[in-house]
Amino acid sequence: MRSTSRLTRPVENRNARPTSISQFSVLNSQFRRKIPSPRIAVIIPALDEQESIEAVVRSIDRGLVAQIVVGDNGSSDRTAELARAAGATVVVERDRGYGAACAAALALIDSSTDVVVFMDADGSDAPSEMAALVAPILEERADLVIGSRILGSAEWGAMTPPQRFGNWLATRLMAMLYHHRYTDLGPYRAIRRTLLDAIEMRDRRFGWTVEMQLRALQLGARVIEVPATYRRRVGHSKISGTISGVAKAGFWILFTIFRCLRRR
Ligand SMILES: Nc1nc2c(ncn2[C@@H]2O[C@H](COP(=O)(O)OP(=O)(O)O)[C@@H](O)[C@H]2O)c(=O)[nH]1
Ligand SMILES: [Mg+2]
Repeated sequence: MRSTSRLTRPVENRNARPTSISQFSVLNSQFRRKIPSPRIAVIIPALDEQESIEAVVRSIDRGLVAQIVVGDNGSSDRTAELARAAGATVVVERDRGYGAACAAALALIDSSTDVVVFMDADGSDAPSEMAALVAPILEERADLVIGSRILGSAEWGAMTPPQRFGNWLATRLMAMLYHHRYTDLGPYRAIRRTLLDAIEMRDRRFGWTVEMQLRALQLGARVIEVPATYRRRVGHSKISGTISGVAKAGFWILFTIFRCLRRR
C-alpha cells in the first residue's frame, strides 16, 4: 500500500536532466535560500464567481498572506467588484483561460514575494489548510507543494467522475514519462517564487497545473504533496461539470504532458 510519508518526502532528482551542471546548481542554490520573514502572495483565477469570491478572499489569513491577486477572466457578473471590496487586487484578463488569468495575476505580485499560493475562487479549497501548504517551503523541505485531494478527502460530489478519471489518467501518464508519481493535479498549491520564475510558465489554458508540476521535476526541484480537503463548490462549475469543459481541460492537460517533454 502507498504510504503518505513516502509521498510527502522530497523527490530525488532522478528524472531531472538539467541542460548543464551550472544551471542545476544555480537553480538549487536559489531554491534553498532561507526565508527569514516570508512574504506570501495568493493568486486566485476566477470566472463568474460572484457567489463565492468575496467569502474566499475574506477567509484568507492576512497574518500569513501579504497580497491577494484575483485574475478575473472578463467575468460578466460582479466577481471583480466583490473581490476588490474584500481586499484583493484584481487584474482583468480578456484572453479566456485558467493559465492566462493566473499569468496576468502573477505579473502583479510584489517583487519581494517569496512564496506564491494558487487557489480556486469557488470555495473548494480550505483556507485553513494554507499554513500546512506553505510550511514545507518555509521549513526548507520543498519548493513546490501540491494539495492532494487524493491523499486528503473530497466531500461527496465535490469531484466529478470525469475529474477523478482524468486525474488518474494524467498522473499515470506523467509517471510513465517523467518517472514521478503525483497523485493529483490539485489547483491548491504553494510554490517558491524563485522556482516559479525558473519554470517560465507558458500555458494559458488548463495545462497550467500540469506544466508547473512537470517543469518543477525537470528543474530538479523538491516537490511534495500534502493532504487537502476538497469542498463542494459554490456556484456552477466551468470545467469538470460540463462536457465541453471536461473535453477542453482533458485536451490541454494531455497536450501539455507531451509538450513539456520538449523542454527538457
Ligand atoms: N480565469 C479563469 N478562471 C477560470 C476559467 N475557468 C474556470 N476558472 C476558474 O478556475 C477555477 C476552477 O474552475 P471550476 O469551474 O471550479 O472547475 P472545476 O473545479 O474543475 O469544476 C474557479 O476558480 C473558476 O472560477 C477560465 O476560463 N478563466
Ligand atoms: Mg472548482
